[in-house]
Amino acid sequence: MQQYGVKNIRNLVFLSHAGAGKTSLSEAMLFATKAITRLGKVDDGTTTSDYDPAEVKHQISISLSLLPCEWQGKKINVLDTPGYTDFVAEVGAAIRVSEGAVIVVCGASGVEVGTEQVWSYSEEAELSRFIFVNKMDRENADFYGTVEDIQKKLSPRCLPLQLPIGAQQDFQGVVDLLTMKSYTGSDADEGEIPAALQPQVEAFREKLVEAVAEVDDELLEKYLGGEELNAEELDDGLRRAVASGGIVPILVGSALQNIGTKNLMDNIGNYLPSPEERDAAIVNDSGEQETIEISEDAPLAALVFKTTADPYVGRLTYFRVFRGVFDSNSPVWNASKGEAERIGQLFIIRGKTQEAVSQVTTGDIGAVAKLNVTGTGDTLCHRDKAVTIVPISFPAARFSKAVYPKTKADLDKMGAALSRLTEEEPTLSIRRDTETNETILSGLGETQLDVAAEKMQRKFGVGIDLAIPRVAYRETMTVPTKAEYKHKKQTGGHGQYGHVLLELEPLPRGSGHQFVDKVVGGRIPRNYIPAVEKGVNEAFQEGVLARYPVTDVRVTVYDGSYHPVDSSEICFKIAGSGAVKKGLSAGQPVLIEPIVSITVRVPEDYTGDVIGDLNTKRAQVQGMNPEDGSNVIEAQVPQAEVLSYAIDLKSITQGRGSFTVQFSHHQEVPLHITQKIVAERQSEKAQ
Ligand SMILES: Nc1nc2c(ncn2[C@@H]2O[C@H](COP(=O)(O)OP(=O)(O)OP(=O)(O)O)[C@@H](O)[C@H]2O)c(=O)[nH]1
Ligand SMILES: [Mg+2]
Repeated sequence: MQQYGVKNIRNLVFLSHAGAGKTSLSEAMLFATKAITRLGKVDDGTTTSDYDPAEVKHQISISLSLLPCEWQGKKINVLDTPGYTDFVAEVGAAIRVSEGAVIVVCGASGVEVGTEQVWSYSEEAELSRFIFVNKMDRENADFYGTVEDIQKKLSPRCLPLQLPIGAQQDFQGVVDLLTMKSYTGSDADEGEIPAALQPQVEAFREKLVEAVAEVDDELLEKYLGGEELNAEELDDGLRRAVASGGIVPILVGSALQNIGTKNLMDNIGNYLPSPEERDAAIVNDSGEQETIEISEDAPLAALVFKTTADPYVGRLTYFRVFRGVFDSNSPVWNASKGEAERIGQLFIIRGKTQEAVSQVTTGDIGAVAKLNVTGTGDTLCHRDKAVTIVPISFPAARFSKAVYPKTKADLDKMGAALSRLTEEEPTLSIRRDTETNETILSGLGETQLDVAAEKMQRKFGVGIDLAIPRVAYRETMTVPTKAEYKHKKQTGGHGQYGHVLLELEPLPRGSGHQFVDKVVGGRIPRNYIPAVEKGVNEAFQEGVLARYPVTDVRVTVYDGSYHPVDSSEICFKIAGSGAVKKGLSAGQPVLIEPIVSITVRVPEDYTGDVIGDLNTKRAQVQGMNPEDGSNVIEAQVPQAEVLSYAIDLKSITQGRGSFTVQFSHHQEVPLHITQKIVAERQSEKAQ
């Protein structure tokens, strides 16, 4: 692939609801530009973008792919993203390195929740956009209905730049409202506008021209004065309106039939901004944000937006050059880590193929093999002119599962494989829960974790099972008691003797446990007191109710007796432990459970359903605050009830809600639930 000057590069993210046809569209573009000779299909697992075995298996995109297309002297770097919300981190990363976006909307199902979500991301990032109404060949495809839906749910700034010729099985091509020509078939054969379409064409062109005229006063004056805007004025006006976001042109086509693809690329080249037209946001020395200009002559600054473990070249780091040139012969400074990097082989990537290059120029996207210290989000730059590009922010984990190795051999390899996995996916994290003794894998949803488990097997040969994490229950007592235990055995030679009297009292939640020695007059010799404490601590590790650790209890040893020959440390340990067990049993023991504070943000319409659901989960709703169209619900809820809340909330709100949880405190478990847990623990032990 040749090198392109910054003016001729377009970085473009494909965004949509799951399954609207982003991957199919990127495949059609590669085919139309002759980058590939065979048009692959998602359903056959043969597309350039969805090459990963997991993507082939599930027939969805899972990670972002880079698909450069060369068209009419321009290089269009398409970033195809997954529509499934579990993989939204890939979307965020792709947006950060793009100037433009194509939002794909299905012409049959229209704007869906996922479309509104990606629309809002693109608004936030102030991307210049097109909407591509896809699947016009499908049964039920309805362009005009979809346009209404788009204008109502996304923005009235979205205006058709094209109209379809025919629809469903009769879909043939598009009419361009600026060139006033028709383009039919996969070759976009130019022709006259069908007479039957003329009235719609007139009406929609008028709306478009009016919106373009509003770009500046001069054009507006001319337009209002009844003068026609000429082709150049319309062209230039539309370019400015698209760049500013004032107009989002709606295009139309069918990725599967490869209709509308070439016109889409023409429009991308003509109307979407080049990298040069947008500044890059950096963090200055005082931690504030500033912008830097994009320029070919400036010292290097590149942002790392993805890291993968490639089976052939090892670690592969994807970067976007914001300014300067990335050269394989120059040293590079990692400004985020404050360390130098040795640069390995540079590549231009297309799907899974890598083309070795010596340079990646301003505005372009490339990858480098085998970096040592660099991770996703880091800035690579010139050491003397170091800058830190604002790193990519990834959503916090909201769904966790416990990880169990399938075999002993899997256990040995599990740790290393998990840490490589989390390196590739910044939204995955791993931690050890010391209380439940489980390894916990956290991410954004069930599908993400399932795919991660498959990947562990396929990529690293490690078999794992995922389970709902255990809840770290604890035990405590509710009334003070006294307990006595005498350990006495006479076995042939010298015997065993230890004898203690303890007082046990409940402490307030969060106190932990305490041990107090009040023995006077040498009733238990000093040197045996630590042994008593050891016995107490041992008994506290497994409570008498359900073998959970005991907490919030003070134990005072106040009396006992000893035997000058038969007593030993071990005897006093046994006595201490035995007395605690007796004392706890008599002290009306209870289970206590972790309570979390949960903050749920949902659109107003869902508030009732979400609160109703929380009530079935033993939650205490503590407050509700409206915040720009949403309601923020604050509640406290037992952790055990919200282990799969990501799934529940998604189904209640169709994916429109979000939440965070944080540990708050421990609280007594209601009796009927305690009985269930105790029964479960007993049957566990029996096994
Ligand atoms: N009839 C018809 N089907 C299409 C068209 N484009 C895509 N499809 C089908 O729609 C399904 C989803 O297409 P994809 O290209 O995987 O959609 P996507 O947006 O990449 O999906 P995710 O990456 O999972 O979000 C596949 O079965 C495609 O064959 C089209 O223009 N017409
Ligand atoms: Mg896809």
